[in-house]
Amino acid sequence: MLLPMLLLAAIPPTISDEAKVPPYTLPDPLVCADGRKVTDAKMWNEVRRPEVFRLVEENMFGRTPDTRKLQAAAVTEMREQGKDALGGKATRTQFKVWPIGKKGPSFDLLLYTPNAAKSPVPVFVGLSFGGNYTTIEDPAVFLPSTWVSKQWALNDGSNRADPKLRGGQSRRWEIEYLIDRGYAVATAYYGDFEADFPEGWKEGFRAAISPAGVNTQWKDGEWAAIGCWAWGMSRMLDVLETVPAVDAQRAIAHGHSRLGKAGLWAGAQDQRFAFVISNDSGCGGAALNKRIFGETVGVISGYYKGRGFPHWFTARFATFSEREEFMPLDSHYLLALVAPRPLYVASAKEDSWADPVGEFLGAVHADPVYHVMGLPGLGTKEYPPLSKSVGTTVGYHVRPGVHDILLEDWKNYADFADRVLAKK
Ligand code: GTR
Repeated sequence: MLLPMLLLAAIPPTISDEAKVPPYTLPDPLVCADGRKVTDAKMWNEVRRPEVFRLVEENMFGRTPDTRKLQAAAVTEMREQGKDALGGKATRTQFKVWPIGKKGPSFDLLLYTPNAAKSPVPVFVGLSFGGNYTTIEDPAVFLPSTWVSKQWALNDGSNRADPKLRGGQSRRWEIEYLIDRGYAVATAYYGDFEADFPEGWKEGFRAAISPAGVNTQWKDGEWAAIGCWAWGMSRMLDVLETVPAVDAQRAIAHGHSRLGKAGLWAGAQDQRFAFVISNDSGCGGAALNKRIFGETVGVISGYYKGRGFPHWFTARFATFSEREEFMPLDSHYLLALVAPRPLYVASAKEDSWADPVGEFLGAVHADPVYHVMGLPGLGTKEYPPLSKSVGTTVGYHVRPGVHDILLEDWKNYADFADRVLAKK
């Protein structure tokens, strides 16, 4: 008997054994469309960077619309402030922001700044999976009123945030640690920008910004959910630029997993971010796509029915499923867009789905772009031992354990930031 399953496109087995990785070749980020080789920073910035940018845009995340006109209507209101947060160490400020005016959607921005600081401090800027109230055990933090995924929702099928899950992701945020290290921490909920499911765009900023109804991931070149989340990070930074306790010229874009993909794209597009961190961003983030290991373009992009996240990427990305060799770029192009600004890529040893070695190789192959600009970059091709942070302008470490963001990661990020964002 023919099982119905057999009629669906079969998903090739996941490769998690280094010896089984098929051979692949990578395009050279320093070779221009006309064949010339980039020789210096000027040529990278003026000729090649715009080409690389367009390749990432067209083939992965789509084009972010120019919203500057809409943003003229932006409204930011301070909803709450507590000067004695974290036992008196920090000031908590909560803003409600309507980045395209009050007719559009809003997001909640949560900010902690260290009370001990004598001058404006650098700020970590990142999105969360569960809402601001999940990032810290602080009863004053508001719950999101937008869609939340099942993991964070009341058990009534409503997709509304469950108040019992306050602080549920605090282990991943280490806000007190960062405050002690002299950093500010700003976060917003990714679902305030767009709910994370294929139809989620309808309620979020994508529909509000493109009211013609131009859907979405199916149209070649249009932005998708990752693009919308990345746009949201820039809107967070707009607000942070107005906060005196924060030095927005030392803003750090970061994110874990799918939000690491969004963080990289935010950092690539918005050069106000002074430092960009990818934590376990995997496929569609720091990991090479042409290296078949763990999650693949086909699996993530929804090429196999019922699997993956078709709404994350622009339509063309899925067309490289099982034909990655035709991709005119790879993750090193995305990473190189951060140059000359510092970049940090981190992996977890047991996170084979995100391909730790592929994430490292993404950074290795972005390195020539740093070098052509006269910067030391990562400076090694050798995979480092566990828990050793390597690199100068580009950092990398792999820590023990699974897909997550833990104190060891934050410690490396703060150490690296201390160095690369130090005031001269
Ligand atoms: C997985 C997805 C990964 C990663 C992860 C996450 O299901 O396959 O690419 O983004 O979700 O965001 O936690």
